[in-house]
Amino acid sequence: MVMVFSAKEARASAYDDWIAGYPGIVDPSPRGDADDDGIPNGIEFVLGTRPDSPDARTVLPEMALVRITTPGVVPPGDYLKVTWRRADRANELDPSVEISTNLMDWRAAAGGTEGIVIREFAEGYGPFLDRVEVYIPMALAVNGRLLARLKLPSTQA
Ligand SMILES: [Ca+2]
Repeated sequence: MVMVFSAKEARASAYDDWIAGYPGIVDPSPRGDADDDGIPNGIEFVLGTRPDSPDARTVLPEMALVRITTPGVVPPGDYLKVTWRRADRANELDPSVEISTNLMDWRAAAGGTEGIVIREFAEGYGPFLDRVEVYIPMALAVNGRLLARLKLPSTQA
């Protein structure tokens, strides 16, 4: 799992309002890592964790290879399943999962395209914390490679 920001840093008011609640931190930018837990502030914003306490490591997005055998919302098949937490406060920044087969070219993992299924469970992790499951068909892998990352796009005008 790779977690990144686009080249421009998110400057949305929601982020600014949130980070302003932690006036003591040294680097309030989305790329900053004030608590030195390896998780940038911007990702902590999405995960619903604190930028001034190393509480994010246990709630990072999880990836697993899963096999669905029963027809249902997710059709039978082999998938790379990405499960992640999305704080309601981050919704306006539209965080999303992107996929790649070569670590250079990334594209959105859009539900309904390429056999990708996205399931959203409101409050799935508690108040104001949704659980999002992204099922990416392993058939999309090239030479056995299929990579995913959580991205918080720029909202800078
Ligand atoms: Ca951090």
